[in-house]
Amino acid sequence: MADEKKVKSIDAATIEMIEKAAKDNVSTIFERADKMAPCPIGAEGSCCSQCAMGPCRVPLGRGKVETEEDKKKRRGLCGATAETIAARNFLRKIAAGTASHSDHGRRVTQAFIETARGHVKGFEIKDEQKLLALALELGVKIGDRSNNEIATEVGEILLGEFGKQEGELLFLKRAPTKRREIWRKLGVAPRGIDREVVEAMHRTHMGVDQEYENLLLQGARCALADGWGGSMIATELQDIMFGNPAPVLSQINLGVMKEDEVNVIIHGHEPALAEMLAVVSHDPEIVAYAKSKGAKGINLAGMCCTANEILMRHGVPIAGNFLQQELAIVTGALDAMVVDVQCIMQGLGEVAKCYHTKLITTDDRAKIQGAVHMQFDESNPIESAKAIIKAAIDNFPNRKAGVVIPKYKSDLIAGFSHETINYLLGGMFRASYKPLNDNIINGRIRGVAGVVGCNNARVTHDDVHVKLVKELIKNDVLVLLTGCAAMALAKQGLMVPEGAQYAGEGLRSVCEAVGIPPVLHLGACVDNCRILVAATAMVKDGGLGDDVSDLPVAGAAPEWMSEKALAIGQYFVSSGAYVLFGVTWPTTGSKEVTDHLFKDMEKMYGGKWDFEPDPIKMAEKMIAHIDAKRKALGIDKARERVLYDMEMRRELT
Ligand code: XCC
Repeated sequence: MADEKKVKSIDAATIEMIEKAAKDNVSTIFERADKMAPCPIGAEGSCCSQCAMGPCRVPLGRGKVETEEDKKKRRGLCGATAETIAARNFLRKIAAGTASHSDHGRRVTQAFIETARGHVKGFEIKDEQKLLALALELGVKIGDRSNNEIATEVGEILLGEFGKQEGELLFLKRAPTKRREIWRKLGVAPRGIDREVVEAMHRTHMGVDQEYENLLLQGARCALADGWGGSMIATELQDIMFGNPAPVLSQINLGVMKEDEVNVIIHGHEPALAEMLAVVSHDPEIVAYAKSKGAKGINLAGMCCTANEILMRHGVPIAGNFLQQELAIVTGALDAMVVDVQCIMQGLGEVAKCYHTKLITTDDRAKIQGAVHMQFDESNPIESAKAIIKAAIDNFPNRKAGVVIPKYKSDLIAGFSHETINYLLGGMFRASYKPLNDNIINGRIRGVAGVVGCNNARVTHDDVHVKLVKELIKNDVLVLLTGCAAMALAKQGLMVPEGAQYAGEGLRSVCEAVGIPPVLHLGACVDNCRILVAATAMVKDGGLGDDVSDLPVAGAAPEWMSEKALAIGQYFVSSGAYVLFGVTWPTTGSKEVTDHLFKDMEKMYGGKWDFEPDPIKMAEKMIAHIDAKRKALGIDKARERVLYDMEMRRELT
């Protein structure tokens, strides 16, 4: 798969910095990807390293059709079949992804409770309306209690979801009735978040669960504990504590860095530290300190999903997505790369050594050899954040010669929470998904796609995202984006209302009437649960069936690489969605397991997995699925009849 001639990126800033890295003799992921091909046995899910008698390798080999004789030979030392091995590997990845989102959710919940108890100076309960709505939903008494009292109880109830042993996760009640019945019938309604992760690890231990269908049922249950559990708790409480996102204008790409200011990038996933950095970087004392060191001010930017969090709530610019993290250092202008958890490449340490950049770890769960560790103290966030920014300022005078900041940057509008979409499409006083549903029914909008996930160094950076999404909007499919996928589209200028020029006539008319881009940024990867909530609201507002699986919607992660992406994909499939992944598929070593995921799951959940690396074919498959759902709903004819005269356009406004 490693192809020497592969174009590395479609992003000009990225290409400029890859070339600078080569000139500076600095190794980056792009170069390492050329030198090391992925292991073909691991890539197809045919390597079992669960015990010390192995690793056992049972490869099928690409494009090979297996005979019964071959099949008998494909066993590990313990007799584990290729199916068991592929399914175990798949389940373990889902468990790791679920654990990552959910451990994030747990930290947020703990900080939320401490804030509500008044133990934290710096954080507060910002969104009263969302707090009260959640309290009502959870049966927490409101009466004349203070927001802090209510929030404490809400936080304690949700913290209990992680260690719960019996029953069902509380947020499952949000799903359509039909969906909950499916989960119960299949026995995949998650009980407690931690319990499902632990059980997944137990079942995949040597000599436990050895039936691939059963292993994949636990995959569904574990993933649902992520989407309707850990991730959803994180998003809800972050919104209440830091503010519900609303549309905000900002900029993206390495060009947001500044030559004459202290450049600080916050990279990772959790918003608590990032929130505080955003606040203290404007503190007059800190700004004066920066000036005393010869800088004009402090320029804070984000990277990966932490970037999405502070972009949506503070308009803080984004320096780049996953594959750009080392390149931000290569500019020679980055004074501190501050990291928390997840998607932080260890390669940053080596790159930082070649320039003056200080790599600062801030979370005791994620230290990096050679980095400076400055623990972020959530009980004293202001002082912690100030100390980190001061360390960056102190490093400003150490910049070396040869700084090059690419001039590329694009405007973007982000901050489309589930509530915002509701208001924008439904109006302030009648917030509802009904107008969206109506536009789907009348065919102006053909359907809705969620395009999410990472960058992957095995494909041209950002290329698959952009080609796929352009094809979708050209065909009147409204696209909701999160994570690094959102950043890819923003860099190409699609995340502003002018992006509607790439949309088909129907979608364009709706975007122009409402004043929204044809691709909406919904936030970080934990915020994919906003798409679950939006899909459920579409079902509840009527006209599009009675379950998520009836909706003309589809999802994709065209450049995925992380285990979290698999957890997300599986919770969407188990919630009734059609989900397509690009790049590579991790169970191709077993036809049975792959067929189960790609075919049988549709009969079980109404949603299914699929794999397609080519972005145009991927779009075709998603559109075909959307059209099939339209047909089943009896609204395919409406689309054919649509003609856009002036009167219809006026109707939209
Ligand atoms: Fe990581 Fe979330 Fe993937 Fe980007 S999209 S590479 S998981 S930062 Ni979440």
